[in-house]
Amino acid sequence: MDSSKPAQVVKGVVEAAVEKVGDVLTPDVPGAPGSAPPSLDEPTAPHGPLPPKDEQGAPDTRTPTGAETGVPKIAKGQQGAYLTTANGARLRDTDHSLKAGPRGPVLLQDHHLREKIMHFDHERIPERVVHARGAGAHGVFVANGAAEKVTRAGFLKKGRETPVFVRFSTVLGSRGSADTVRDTRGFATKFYTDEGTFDLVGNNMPVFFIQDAIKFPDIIHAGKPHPDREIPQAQSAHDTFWDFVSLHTEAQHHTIWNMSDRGIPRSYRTMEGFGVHTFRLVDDAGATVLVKFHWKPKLGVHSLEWEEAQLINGIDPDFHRRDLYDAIEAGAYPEWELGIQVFPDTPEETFAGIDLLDPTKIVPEELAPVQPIGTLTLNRTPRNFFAETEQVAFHLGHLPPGIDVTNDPLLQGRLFSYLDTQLTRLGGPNFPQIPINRPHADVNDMLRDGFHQQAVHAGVAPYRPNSLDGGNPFPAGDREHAFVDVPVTVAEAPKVRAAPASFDDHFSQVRLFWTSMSPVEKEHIVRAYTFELGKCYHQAIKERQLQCLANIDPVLCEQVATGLGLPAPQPTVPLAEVQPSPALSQVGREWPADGRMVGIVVDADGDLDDVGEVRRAVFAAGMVPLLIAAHGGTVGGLPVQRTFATARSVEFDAVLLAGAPAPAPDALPARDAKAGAAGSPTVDPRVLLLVEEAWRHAKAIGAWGAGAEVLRQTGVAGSPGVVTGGSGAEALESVRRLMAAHRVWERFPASVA
Ligand code: HDE
Repeated sequence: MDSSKPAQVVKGVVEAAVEKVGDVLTPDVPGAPGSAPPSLDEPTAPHGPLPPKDEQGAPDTRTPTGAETGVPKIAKGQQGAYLTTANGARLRDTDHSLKAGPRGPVLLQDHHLREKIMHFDHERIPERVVHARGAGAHGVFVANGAAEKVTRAGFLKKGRETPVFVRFSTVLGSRGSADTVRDTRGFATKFYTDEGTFDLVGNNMPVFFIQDAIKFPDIIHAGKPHPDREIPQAQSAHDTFWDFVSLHTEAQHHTIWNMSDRGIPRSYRTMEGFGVHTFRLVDDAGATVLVKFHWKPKLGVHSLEWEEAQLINGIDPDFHRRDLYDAIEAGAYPEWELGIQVFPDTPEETFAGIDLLDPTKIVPEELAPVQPIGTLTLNRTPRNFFAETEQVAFHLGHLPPGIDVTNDPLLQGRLFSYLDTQLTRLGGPNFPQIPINRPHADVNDMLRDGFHQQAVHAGVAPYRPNSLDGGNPFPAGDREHAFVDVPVTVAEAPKVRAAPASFDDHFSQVRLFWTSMSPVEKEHIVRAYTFELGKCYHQAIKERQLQCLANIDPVLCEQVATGLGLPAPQPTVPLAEVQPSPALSQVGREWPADGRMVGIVVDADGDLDDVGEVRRAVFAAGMVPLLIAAHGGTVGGLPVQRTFATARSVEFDAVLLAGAPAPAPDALPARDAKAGAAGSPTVDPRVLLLVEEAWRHAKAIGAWGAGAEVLRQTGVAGSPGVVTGGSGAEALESVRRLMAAHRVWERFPASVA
């Protein structure tokens, strides 16, 4: 067999597999692993590696110094039909080590064994000290040209398309921690521009805990698990975190964002992103403006409910990662608009009285609108998680001509940290040569040698000036689009360890955030503080944080104090007069529901007429239908994705009830009856739990035909966001409309005005 033509071979493998298992079981919802459906028997006819899955991307095939190779992206990390050593010698056997007789000792001579075990022993690299848990995807950024008037950056010119790689992350947890913890999310974007790489390393919150990078180890040591017992993992609900933020009150603004619904996003696709710091843009004539970067998600900003987030951490710790990759595989490509808030570059570096160098402050969008400058679309999943998502190395100093930094002291410290940390994490100084980090621009850097050098440099004179290499490389001027260090005037000043007086206001914008929230969002914030502080052991820490809350808002403080069983203190600073910023609230608008999950409960013994039709309609609406039945396999000829044993409400954005299935053989009616299921239910208790939870979490629920009986037995019929339709199509249409607002919050009266 010709192993150089894997495609034909693969086709044969797939056809054989489909023939064996029947095409009805071929996965038709995203998430199935592997390049092709597996065969029942182990394949034995040699052939080359299977091609990657359709939705998988890979880094551009560039040389270590950024040149195009012409090698198609499809080129694989492995090739040929036969098992080999790392040096390409074909091997007969990898199942037995070389021994002195079948019962004898293993021989030191076994080079294959030693190579295999040696490499395995070193497969792990240190995880990121922060943002260890993350997921990345490839995509494209298309500029709309609106930024042309303020920057010379070529990739922002109208119509330019730039390949990107984006990595989303949590901050505190280890690499294997759960996705839906309460935390800030990283939103780091690598733009491979032809003028050098631009990394926009942002978060899903526009402010940060600290105003000076020198405090970063302090806030992170406080947030990470306690050093003695190494608990709790990926949480801020513990004494050291609240100890620090209640003492170091500049952290209060970021903290309220973490306690708000922004701390538990529904999906990476439904997060805003922020560059946080103010950057400086420079145009061809050298004119400058100050800007803040914003990512606006096409699907709107949506969050989980706290109880739901906690359940997901156990039921599907990979929830956000799965959601991102499933959406891309399903063709529901996540999209964001990149926008900038533009401010005049004045010597004061303030706007509307707000210090633009203070990373604990926002500029409300009502004062400086976000102007869209292009669109980001994520359309490819990584082919290899380690090679791409784990090895990608972002750095704020990766700036193309036209974008420069400001004196924000947090930003300045980051300019050191990112390069420094990669040295340990990626094992030497040559990490820019790792495929995912290779620039898409010519590199001639005079940096040489070092661990893992990939480039074979020519010449004898990696220094300047030289004549031995003909003077190469040459400095570029304006005409060659060299990077510009904007010649900002630095005022004459004494050398001090101090911050400007404007950095002392720690509470007014926290109050601005609180007053901009709707009642249901305020209720969530109260509950989050009450939960987190309730998990602390020390009363002094709770009291100190209550004092901070008193300085933000009396209602917030009183409600949290009530939950903690402590008196509410009086403010120690005057409460700021603030103008709410409606743009900060995430409720009250309607958004597309692309890539959302719709669970459809079916009764194998009931009427299944409409189900196939509804399933198709859910797909057609850009969402993913998951059939939930008493057993796996098929029901009425349709593939079942979840059984009553494997389904849990938290996986679905909405639930449709096509039937009222009786308890399945694996149900435990005695246990559920004891737990209080109302009045001898005739429906499987797990279906009742599914509907009760979906209702508690304010999700849309729809039923038709016999499905209405489930609504009756759970007692949710008639409440807001619970709909019945004469047909499946009708029920789906009502549910789809409800999903546009994300949740049916009007189901529950908010406890905060
Ligand atoms: Fe980071 N941060 N950071 N950070 N950060 C890192 O770099 C650091 C800060 C952010 O997906 C590290 O490669 C300091 C703000 C993201 O690979 C490290 C300070 C913002 C990621 C580091 C900050 C961020 C990181 C760890 C205070 C939002 C993940 C691994 C001055 C604007 C990038 C690494 C990825 C990662 C240092 C504050 C965002 C240690 C010193 C503010 C999204 O270098």
